[in-house]
Amino acid sequence: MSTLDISSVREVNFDGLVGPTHNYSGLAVGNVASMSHGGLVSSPKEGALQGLLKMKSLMDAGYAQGVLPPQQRPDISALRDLGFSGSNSDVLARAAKEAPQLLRAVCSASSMWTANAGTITPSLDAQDSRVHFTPANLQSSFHRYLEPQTTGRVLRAIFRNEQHFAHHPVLPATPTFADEGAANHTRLCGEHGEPGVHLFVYGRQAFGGEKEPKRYPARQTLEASQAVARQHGLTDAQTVFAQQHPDAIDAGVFHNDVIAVGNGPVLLYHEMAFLDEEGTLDELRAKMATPLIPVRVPQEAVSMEDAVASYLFNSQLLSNPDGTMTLVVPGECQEREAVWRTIQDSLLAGNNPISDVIVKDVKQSMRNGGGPACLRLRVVLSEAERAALTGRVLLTDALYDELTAWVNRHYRDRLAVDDLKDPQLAEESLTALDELTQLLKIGSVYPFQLG
Ligand code: SUG
Repeated sequence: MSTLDISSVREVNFDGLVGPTHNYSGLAVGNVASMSHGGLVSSPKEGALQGLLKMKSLMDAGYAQGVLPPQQRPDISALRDLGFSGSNSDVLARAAKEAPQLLRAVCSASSMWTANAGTITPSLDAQDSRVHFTPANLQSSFHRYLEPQTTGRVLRAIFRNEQHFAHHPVLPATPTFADEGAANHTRLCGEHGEPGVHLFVYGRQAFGGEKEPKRYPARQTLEASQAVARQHGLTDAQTVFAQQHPDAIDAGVFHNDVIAVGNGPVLLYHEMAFLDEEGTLDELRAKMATPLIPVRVPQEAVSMEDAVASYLFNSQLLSNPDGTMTLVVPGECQEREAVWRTIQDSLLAGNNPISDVIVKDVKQSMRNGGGPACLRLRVVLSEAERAALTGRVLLTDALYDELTAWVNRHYRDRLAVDDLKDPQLAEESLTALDELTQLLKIGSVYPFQLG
């Protein structure tokens, strides 16, 4: 195990920039917001600016904030792989006419939800004292299956230094190893710089499972979680594998981070989060070096419907230097009385470290089922590891200003599903992304840049 100065260790939240093709296509089965908002007109510009404002306000509040670029969309080469040919305009026009659902899929800006980019193990939990990364295969849906290759290139470009960072292959993209990354992974510990226990939550077991959701797909298997843990060299003593409650998945909880969030020793969760609640908590208690602080929200306080509509549990829980924690909730939590009351009366007033709440408007993302926590990938890094990052990816005032100007220069104010076939949108998007890689100084990561 590593011998680093634990006080220099910090959690960096890497938020995904909302891409120029952000739209509402209703692509995600089992994701209530995505399914119910399909067909609405989106605002890519507003979405990207909302995301940037969230990053900026958390940076201003003293939290370490990083940024990850969006992906190349529309993914015209995916359409070519599916038999569409001719010029780019021909491919887009034919797909729009013959298979509009495929065109929508290749235009999704879903890489903004970087909680699904991959699973990360901090160096202090790894036997070789390096930070370990596995991009998630996201094989449960076609539009997200298109992400891992570029995600892997982006992660390898930024976390390039081999002395500090280790990258693993994407798991085989087949239902046995369905993997959705950090959205189903929570590291519990004392301070971030102390050793952690890794809670992997899965929705089904590929081999020999009994209970499964009936209505909506389970997007993570036990086998995938175990494989990631194995790749990262995590031992039994460092891991807990828990099944998500199938009824929660059927109520629209397609990832664990829609019903639970952990930070340090705190696990904030809804009583329907785990199939075996007591067993999960007991195993965590037995393996953690610090006492677990469970913060349980019962059904009587917040119904499943309220949990899914408000995304209370998709909040970010952030550590403050004085030992308290701040909960970053989406604006939708204020609109549901039971949720807002629970935040005030039981979370903030309760016997736990959560001491204040920040409300952020990320509505453009929320309408596709992505709250504050979906938009960020947590990477716990020491000072030396932060210094070893490649590119300009840690947010500063200057970078924020440049990214805001970049969005204002390139993004459309509105985008209807019907606009996705516009070849001009594809052109605009490539121009914007090319400029972005220069701005972030991460080199060539997109297929169009690699030739
Ligand atoms: O995979 N929505 C995403 C939302 C991901 C949220 N992430 C976390 N919970 N961590 C999904 O369901 C909708 C895209 C569309 O319909 O265009 C979408 O993919």
